[in-house]
Order: sequence, then C-alpha cells, then structure tokens
Amino acid sequence: MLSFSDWCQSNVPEQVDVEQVIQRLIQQRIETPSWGYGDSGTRFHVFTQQGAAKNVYQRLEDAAQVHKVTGIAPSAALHIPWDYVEDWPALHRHAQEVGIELGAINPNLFQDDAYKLGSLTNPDAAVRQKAVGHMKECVDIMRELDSDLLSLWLPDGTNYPGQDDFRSRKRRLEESLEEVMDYMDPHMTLLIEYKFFEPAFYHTDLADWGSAVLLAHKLGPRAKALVDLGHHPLAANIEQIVAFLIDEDKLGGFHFNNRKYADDDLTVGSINPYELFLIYNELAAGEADGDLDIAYMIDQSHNIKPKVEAMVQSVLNIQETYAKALLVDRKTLRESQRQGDVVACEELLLKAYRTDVTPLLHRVREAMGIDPDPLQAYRKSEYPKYVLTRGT
Ligand code: AFD
Ligand code: MN
Ligand code: MN
Repeated sequence: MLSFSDWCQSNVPEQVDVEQVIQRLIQQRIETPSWGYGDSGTRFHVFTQQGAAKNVYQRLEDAAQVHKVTGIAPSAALHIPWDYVEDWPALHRHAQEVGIELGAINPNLFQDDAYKLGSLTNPDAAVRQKAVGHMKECVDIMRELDSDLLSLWLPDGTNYPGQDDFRSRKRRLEESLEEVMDYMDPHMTLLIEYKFFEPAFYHTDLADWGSAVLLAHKLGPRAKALVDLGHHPLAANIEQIVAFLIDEDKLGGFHFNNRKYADDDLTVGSINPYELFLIYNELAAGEADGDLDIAYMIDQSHNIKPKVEAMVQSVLNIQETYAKALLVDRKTLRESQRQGDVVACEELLLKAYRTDVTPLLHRVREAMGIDPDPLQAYRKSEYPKYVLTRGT
C-alpha cells in the first residue's frame, strides 16, 4: 500500500500545496435538497419507495445522515409549501437535534392554477401580487430560520407565439422582483435560476445565463445567478458560463445534477464526469484568485435509487471532482497557455482528471473523523433498516 507521501510524490504537482488542498476539502460544503428525500418520479409516474421520507421532519433526518457519513453536507434546502410547518422554531430545533442546518428557501411558483399564464410575469397584476406575496412569505420564513438565501426558479414562459409580449413580461418580472428585493433583509441574497425550457414550451422568461445575469445586475449586488447543470441546451459550454459569472461576481450558486437529454436530474457526475471536472476547474481557478461566496447545492430526483444512498453518492462525486480540480498545476498551465502549447495545456488538465484521489480523500476523512468509505459505511449502518420502520 503506497504511503500518502509516496502518493503525493507521484500525484501532486510540485507547485501544488497539498496541505492547502486538504484544508479546502475539509472546508467544502454541499447543501442537499429536502425534496431529494421524498418519493419522486416523472410526469408519467411517481415510484414510491418503502422508507422514503414522508414529511419534512423525516427529510431533515435523512439529510443529517448524509452529513453524518460524508462530513461535508451540513445543510438542507427547503421548498415552500412542501416543507411548510406552522411551528418554525420547532422545526429549527428538530434540525439542530438531528444535526442538520437549514439552508436556502425555495419558493414554489409552479404548482397553482393561478400561475397557468405565469406568476411574476403574469399579465394579470393580481396574479403577480399573489406570486410576490408568496415570495415575501418565504422571506418571512427565512427570518424565522436565519436563512440568507432565497433561491428562485421561475417556471414562467409561454407555449405559443403571440401568447404574450416578451418585453412586457421582462418588465413585469423586473418590477415584481424589485418589490421582493426591497422586502428582503440586507444579509439576504436572491439566487436567480434560469432554465432553457419546461414547463413552458415556446419560450421561458428566464431561459439562459444572459437573462439571469442581466436581471441580477438590475436588482443589485444581492442578486446573483444560479447554475443548474440540467438547464442548458445540449452541448452548452457550462464551464465557460461559470467562468464568466465568476468574473462578474454574479455566480450565486449551483444546482448539481446530471443529464443525458434534458433536465433529467440524474446523479451529478454520473453521465458526464469530465464536464463536472471542467466546471470545478474554473471554480478552483477562481478560488486561486480569491475566495468565492457560492452556494454549492444539489437538485436531483432519485426516482429509482434509494434516496439517502443516492444523495451520499452525489456528495462524494462532487467531493472527488473538487479534489481532482485542486490538483491542477495552474502555474505551469498558465505558462503553457502563454506559449500556446495546446497539448501541454490539455495534458495538465487530463493529468489531474485521471488522478486516483482516493488516498487524498482518505486523508481528508481521517482528519474529519469520517469513515474512509462513506457510501459503504452508510449501506452497512442501521439507518437503511431504520427508515423502513418509521411511520408517516
Ligand atoms: C425543478 C426545476 C428547477 C428547480 C427544482 C426545485 O427544473 O431545477 O430548481 O425543480 O424547485 O427541477
Ligand atoms: Mn434546480
Ligand atoms: Mn431542474
């Protein structure tokens, strides 16, 4: 068995400080979504699973398990009204008791008949006010839970040419969100998530990173874009979008998942691990220039995988990818780029991507008091059996 120092000798470039890499990996934080723990499916069917969380209390205890075995998933995002409770202080206490923090609050502007023709962009001012009111209710919940992220996915769009006016909808959205921003507290940030299509099929009001960042700039420094990996046209260069948003200080967060065809919400890194590495390459490069204040969140629907196990897999895929990106020899890369040595540049990235970082991750987990194999540790734990016994 190779010693860690021998492993470093062969795998860590001279220019890379492995102790700093270990510290960054220890400090890594990934937020899991409450909605990833309940039964889910597609528009064709929801596959129920014995033991899947049935309420927000169980969803939070599942999230706490993911953090317990990985050590880097300390918070869970909530979705309102799916996670709505009358007694927020009681939910906050429950979260603390099971060992999970409460993170981003996600409004729901897609599950109400009133929103058929749009929510914040609806031609009817009364509907817009209803949607603004819901977002203000979410801000009130943020105050109850000491949350500082309002994470908006806007489902608005149209299904047919001529159905509504693009520019009028753009202005309605700006006005609606200006009212929400005024209601938010100074420590709160609005994350603006864009999506290429769906549920609307002709146009989506926040369809791409350009529309999101334009709006974020208009709304001010407390509004930023959120990149969901499944929300781009096929072949979009997401790592370039990430680099541009970092450079504009408008990258507020991610919804990590993976896709083959559309917004498939599959396990992050399961379909295109190299794309995830290239995204993390931009993040690691950005961090080398100065700390980034980004919410790293997962947004997945584990339709056919056991919920907690799938979430552990997702967190570990992200952790492994970040570890590889931190091993890129950036000094030599910049030199090779200056010289136009294309093959050398590519080989520097590929060397990091091809590195088996298991020894590094074991060192990090040892430092954190975490089992070196979190997924197996979870599968062998009592928890998979426990969830089968809990009520509804
Ligand atoms: C759906 C949307 C979007 C949103 C998520 C949670 O496509 O990704 O963030 O639901 O509301 O996946
Ligand atoms: Mn999302
Ligand atoms: Mn999505």
